[in-house]
Parts: sequence; structure tokens; C-alpha cells
Amino acid sequence: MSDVARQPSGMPRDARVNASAPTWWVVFKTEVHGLWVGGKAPLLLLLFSVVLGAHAFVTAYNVELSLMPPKEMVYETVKTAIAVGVFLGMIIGADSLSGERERGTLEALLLTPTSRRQIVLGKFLAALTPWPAVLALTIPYMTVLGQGDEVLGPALLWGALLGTILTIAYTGTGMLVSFWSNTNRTSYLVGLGIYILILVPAQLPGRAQTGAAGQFLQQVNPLAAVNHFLSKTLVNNETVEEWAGWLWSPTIFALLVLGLLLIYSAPGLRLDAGRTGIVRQAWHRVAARFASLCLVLAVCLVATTATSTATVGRGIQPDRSMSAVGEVPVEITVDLAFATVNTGDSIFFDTVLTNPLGEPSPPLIVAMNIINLDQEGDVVDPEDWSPERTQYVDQLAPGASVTLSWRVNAILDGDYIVYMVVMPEPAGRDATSQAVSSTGIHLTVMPFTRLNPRGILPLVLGAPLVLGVGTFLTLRIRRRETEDEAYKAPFLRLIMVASGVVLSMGLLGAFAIASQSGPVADGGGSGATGSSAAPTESGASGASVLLEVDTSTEPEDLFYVQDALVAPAGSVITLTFNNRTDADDEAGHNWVLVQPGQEESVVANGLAAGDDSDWLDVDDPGIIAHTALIEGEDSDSITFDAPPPGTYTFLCTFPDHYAGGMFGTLTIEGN
Ligand SMILES: [Cu+2]
Repeated sequence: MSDVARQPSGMPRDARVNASAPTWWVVFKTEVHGLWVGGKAPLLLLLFSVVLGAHAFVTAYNVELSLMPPKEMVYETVKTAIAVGVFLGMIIGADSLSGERERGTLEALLLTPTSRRQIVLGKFLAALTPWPAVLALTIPYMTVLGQGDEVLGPALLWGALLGTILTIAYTGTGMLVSFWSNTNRTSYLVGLGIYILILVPAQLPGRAQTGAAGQFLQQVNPLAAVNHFLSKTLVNNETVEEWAGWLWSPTIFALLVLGLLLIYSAPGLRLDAGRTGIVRQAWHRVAARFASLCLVLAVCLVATTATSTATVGRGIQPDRSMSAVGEVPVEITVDLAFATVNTGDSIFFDTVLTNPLGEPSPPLIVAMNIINLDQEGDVVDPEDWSPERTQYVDQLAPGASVTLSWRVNAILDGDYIVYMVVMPEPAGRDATSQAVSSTGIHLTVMPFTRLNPRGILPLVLGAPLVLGVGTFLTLRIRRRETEDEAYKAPFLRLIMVASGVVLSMGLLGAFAIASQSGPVADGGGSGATGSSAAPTESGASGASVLLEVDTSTEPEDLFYVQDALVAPAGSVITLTFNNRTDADDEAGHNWVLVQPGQEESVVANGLAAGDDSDWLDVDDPGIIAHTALIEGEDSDSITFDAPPPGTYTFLCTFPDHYAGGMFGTLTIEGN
């Protein structure tokens, strides 16, 4: 990298040719040429593709073992892209001015009758150009890892927006450091120090990030704040409004740096950073020490957070000296006993609190808990599983009851019990109260992934290869340029190299997606599970709910994999029915939702309608909604309004399938 960085990037031919163009544009073009044709940016991208590929392959491989949901994989990829994009901006920014000083090319720039602010602006804009390429490079990886999940769009949108804000901030910081440094060594070291100082707290494991101080640190740290925002909105299905407050620190950071760089510092750009001004001299002396201090600090930070995490557990001691346990003044029931869903799906249910006593209840606190029934399984963090884990009720009149609505997002596959606890608020400091628990909801979360690590291999190996060829070609053009002063690479040739790289990457990505097994390639929204209903208003009317029902892959299995569906009242349900058998099996199935008590007659009318009507009498008033009769490897999506609250049967009308057990329930939860 240092080899390439030493190429002069002063003011060559372009400056004279385009004397009429604005200075910043001339500087920008020269810088972009140096950065891209000079080989620095292509080389860094090549390195990044290796990192991304390794990350994608390890993730896909792990998926087979631990079944990380697609949302999380997409989030991890966006996070990596931002960390790398920001890093590239930082080091290119750090090189921009001190590098020219070191190479003796800054003089030529400053001698031209141009505004210094424009010089800085041109260099700044050029240093931002690798970021879009980094983001574009991650798209095929994200698409493959996302497996068609609806998270891809928001991930790209927010990744692009927040990554751009952070890249602006970091590139500006790098340039400010460079502005004050005489040598690249100082500039790189300080830049790297700042990067690590911000990166390390942002990458700390989840547990160290909790607590008021930890939360504050996370919110102030621009990179950590962005990661937190992305993880909450992309992985945990939470709303943007809820976490928008976390976007202040990156925005303020970027604006501050921009102002400092372009308004305050730029006009004072000088040939020598170290000779004028007391502040600059001090900076020059302190800079190198600062860098090493940052490294030490970062190590200490990791060490202290690790130990403080360890003490958290010891701090919690059950206090057995409490007295005055109040009597149990409330009853709690849930309206769901069990549910089977895919990873990423949501379940909705209601709890009813009743005060059976003859006097008003104290204020009540209702909390949701989740237990992993698998001893070896991961610990469940209910905060991640539900946008609203605790609800409060002021008071219940004698005999009165209140209904609370809940939503649980099935983040990880496994076998769980969800249960609710109601605690009367203790009467005072020296009083406590007795928790009352509901019956559990037995939640079975099916693994949901169709990733095939071998299918990713072409992308993992091909991307660095393609970028390697692209880098080689640009370096060859560059060599000719340096050998022959008069030679200027034809614009067309550069465009051809660039589009060749883009095209090959696109093909690799498409191939990787197509080689993922099964229904991902045929789209059909197979990955679109979970509910897109606003999480805080689970019972709101008009909320759209996505449901997915699969058959078994075995043609002789007569059941639906998801046989207990739940949707809130008033919602618009989009149901995707997938016949997972082989097309050769000739096992036709449909999904028919029927009015309560009409099961037998719908099946009988279907049989009477015969094979020509696909075993369904579509005019049967007992039918609420139905898909087509589909063969193996086929899918059908239907959208319908949720019927009134209650439990409905859905079934398959193909002869003998209902009798063979091919039915399930759809529960519409009331408000
Ligand atoms: Cu069937």
C-alpha cells in the first residue's frame, strides 16, 4: 500500500487542460485518478473482498450448525461494510495532505492561484469515493446471506445512509489529522488510534453494553450508535422512530468534522504543518504519543469492561430478609397455549388480568419471560424478542379485568416456553409482593435457512479473483502513465475495466443466489416471514401480517408444518403456502380456511366438485379464503382480511388429506 501511496498526485496535466473548470473539480478528478488508477483503492477493495468472502463463508458454514437467522447475517454484513468503509475513508483522508507534504507535491498545489478550501474540498470528495464501491461490493453477499428476507431493502437503505454519514465524519477526521501532521507516519498512527478508540467499544459483546453508563457510551460513540440502531431495527423488528434518537451522535460528529475541516481549517492550509503556531507545534509533539496512548487505552477498556461484566453476576444476590408479602390480588390468563413458527416470525397473544377480590388492586406490573427448554441452548434475552416486555396497569376495580396485547418475535430456532408474570407493586420500601404467573405458551421455532455454504464458494473465491484482475489491469495502465509522461489512459479503457469488474461481480452474485438450494431462486417471497405489523400496535386494524405455511417434504406426510397460526384482529393477512415436496411426487395440496363447523361440508363439496375443479367448490359459503391446489416445489400467495376474532380451521381438500390429518388452526386474536 505504501508503495502505491508514494505516487505523486500533485497537479498534473489536467490542471492546465481544464483551466476553466472549478478548482475543487480539478483536484477531485486528479485525486480520483490517483486513487483508482493508482491502484490504492482497487487494492483495498480486493483486500476487503477477501475479508467479506471469509466472513460470508464462515457465517454460512455456521448457519448449518447454529442457524443464525437471515436478518442477523445481513446485519453483520452491513456492520462489516460500514467498519471497512469508514476505515478506508480514514486512512485515505490521513494520507491526503501529509502525504503530499512528504512527497513534496503540496508545494505545486499551493503555488497555483486557487482557493485552499477548494483544494481541501476536492481531496475530501475524492477520499469518499471508495465507500460506494465498498457498499456495492457487499450487495451480492448480503443478498445471498439474506435468503430473500425482507430485511435486505431496509438494510441497504440504512446501511447506505448511515455508512455515508460515518464515512464523511471519519474521512474528515483523517484529513484533519493529516492537516496537522508533517509526515504520513504521524498521520496514520493518530488516525488509526482514533479509529481503534471508537471501534473497540462499538464491538464489545452485548453484555458489556448494558447499564446506564454503558448505554450512554454506546449512544455517544457514533459507530456504536449506528450499530445499535441497525441491530434494533433490522434484527429485532423494532421501529425506526423508537431508535432514531441514536442517530444524533453520528450526525453531530459528521457536521462537526465538516465544519472544522472546510470552514475553520481549510483556508489555513500550509506547506509545513509544524512550524507556525503554538498549537500546531504542540500537536506535532503530542501526536505520536497520543497514538500509542490510544492503543493502550483501547486495551484497558477491553480489560475493564471484561471484569466489570464478570462482577455483574456476583452483584445480584437474592434478598431473603424481606417481609410482608402481600396477598395475591389478581389472576392472569393467556389466550394461546402453543405455537409453531419459523425463525423470524412473530406471535401475537393477549393476557387477561382479573381482580377477583372485593377491593381495588394495587398498581400492577406485567412482565413477559422466555425460557429455553433446551439445556444446551442459548440464553434468551427477552428484550431482543419483544419490543415491549413489560406493561403497567394502574389499578383494577373489584371484579374488573383488563386485556393486554403482546408480540414476541421468534429470533432463534428452538423450543421455548413464554410465560407472563404479574407483580402487584409493593406497598413500600420494606414490603414486597408475590408474583403470579400465567400458564406457559409452548413456542416451537423452526429453523429457517436455506443457505448452502458450497453455493457461496464461487462468490467467495471469484470476487477476489475478479477484483485482482481489475487491479492488475489498472496498475498496468498506471505503469504506462508513469513511464511515459505524454501517455494518458483513454477514459474508455478505464470504463471498460470498471464495467468488466462490475459485470463479473454481478454474475458471480447471481450464480451464488441461484445455486442456493430450493425455492430461494424462484423468489416467491419464500424468505419473507415474520410480521410487518407495527410492533407496538399488534391489534391495530389494517396492520399487515405475513404468514407462511409449508407442507412436509415427504409426499406421504399429510400435515402442515405450521399448524397453529396466529394473527391480530383487523389485520390484512398475506399467506404464502409452499408445497415442499418434489415436483415428481405429484402430491397436490391446497390451503383452505373455513368457517367454524363447516370443515366436513367444505371437504365433501370439494370432493363433489371433482378433479377438474381441483377438488374445491370455490363458491362454497363455508370457505373464507383459499390458495390454489399446487404441486410440489410450487408456492401460492393469497391476501385476505382477517375474519372476526376466534379460532378457524384450515385444511387441504385433496381427497383423504383432511381425514389423514392435513389441517391446522388460524387464531385471530381480539383486541
Ligand atoms: Cu393435501
